[in-house]
Amino acid sequence: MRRFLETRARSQGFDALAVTRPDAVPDLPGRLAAWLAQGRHAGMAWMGERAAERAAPAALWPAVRSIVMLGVSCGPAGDPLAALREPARGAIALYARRRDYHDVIKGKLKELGGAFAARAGAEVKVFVDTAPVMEKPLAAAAGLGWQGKHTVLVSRDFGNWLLLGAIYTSAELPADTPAADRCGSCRRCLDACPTAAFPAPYQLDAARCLAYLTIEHPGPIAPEFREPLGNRIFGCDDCLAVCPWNKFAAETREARLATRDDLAAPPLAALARLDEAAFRARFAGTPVKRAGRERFLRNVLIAIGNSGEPALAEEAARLLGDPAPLVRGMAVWALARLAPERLPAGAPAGEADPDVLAEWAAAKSPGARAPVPLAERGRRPA
Ligand code: B12
Ligand code: SF4
Ligand code: SF4
Repeated sequence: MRRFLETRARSQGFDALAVTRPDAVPDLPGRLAAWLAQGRHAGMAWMGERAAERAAPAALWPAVRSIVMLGVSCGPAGDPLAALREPARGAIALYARRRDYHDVIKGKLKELGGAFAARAGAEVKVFVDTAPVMEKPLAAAAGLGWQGKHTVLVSRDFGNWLLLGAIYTSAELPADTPAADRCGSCRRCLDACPTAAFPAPYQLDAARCLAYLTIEHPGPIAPEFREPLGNRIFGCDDCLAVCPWNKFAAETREARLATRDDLAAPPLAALARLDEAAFRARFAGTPVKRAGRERFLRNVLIAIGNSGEPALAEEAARLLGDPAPLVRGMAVWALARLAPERLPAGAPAGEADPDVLAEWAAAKSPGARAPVPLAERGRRPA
């Protein structure tokens, strides 16, 4: 059965497969509870909602006997951080410059799981990302790699660019051996983080992570993170890109996950002009679409404010009148930063949104252009 799984998985475009037991990481409930208790999940309340099932596979599905962890390698063709050197363009995380991996990997898992279930006469359930499953520690227990100091799974064969999926099955399969931690004295990922989001090695405070702030966080982004955000308009790859184990990374073999050239470094001016329909059309089928236009334009405006490109002031000025308060508020910030002389004397008479009014007040205050220092490492933002 194991050979069947391996052969089939490989022919379906999976690059890595290993098996573990549902009880392989007995301290998982404690680790998740500690993370939640420290508020490291920020606004992701859903991380705490089904914590018991998330931390213990048998609580999610009592029939589970074995867990097959799978990885699809989605490494970069060139420098994944190249867009950061082009301030008039936006940087989109590598995983999002393509079709949504949730859809593609889920389809592959269903196919593989179905074939396995028929052959083994066993039951299966398949998961990718959104279910209450802790994919990284399970993958580490199975030996696909180890959780690096940036907390992402690192593989000796594929670096940290594997995207993960899981098949829970009622079949008994021989378990693999966990991989050893090979971070050693390296701390490149910790030092690369623009927002000091690691309170300690192996621990991430999502409240400070640009992947959280630009994708999951619904409201305005706190001032201290706006400048460090730079032009990262969706997700962040900084800690992943610097890992030395990426020398073995490979691009995906899966045609449906090929990266889109137009998402490598799209011009901010064009993104700032997307209305709802154009946003949906441009990002159809990609992870970006799930964040929605308002959050995305919020990020684009912060990047415009950071760009130092006077030509982009026009875009910020136009968005002062956007229907979405989140967009209007960030337009105030961006214009105040880029071309304060173009900012009207005060908020328009009809403006009633408290967040937008707060941006106007901040932009017109005497110290408006002074940089907001990043709070000390480990301190949670207000
Ligand atoms: C919530 C979430 C996020 C949150 C929180 C991230 C986090 N580190 O938890 C946010 C939005 C910030 C995020 C960001 C990203 N994510 Co995400 N995310 C998830 C999700 C849904 C759950 C992760 C989770 O359970 N977190 C909870 C905490 C408790 O878990 P933990 O990180 O494992 O914490 C452990 C350590 O603290 C450890 N620990 C504590 N002390 C010590 C000490 C030692 C010595 C050791 C070894 C461990 C240790 O114990 C904890 C439990 O194991 C998973 C999918 C899934 N269902 O698993 C994807 C997932 C982790 N994300 C993924 C990706 C790709 C990303 C991004 C790279 C996207 C991007 N480019 O913008 C970034 C990476 C940021 C980073 N450095 O982590 C991939 C990672 C693939 C891989 N190779 O590991 C996953 C697995 C999705 C997938 N199906 O592929 N993500
Ligand atoms: S994804 Fe970016 S912001 Fe988040 S921990 Fe890594 S380097 Fe820091
Ligand atoms: S950059 Fe260094 S410390 Fe960070 S995960 Fe990679 S090997 Fe480990």
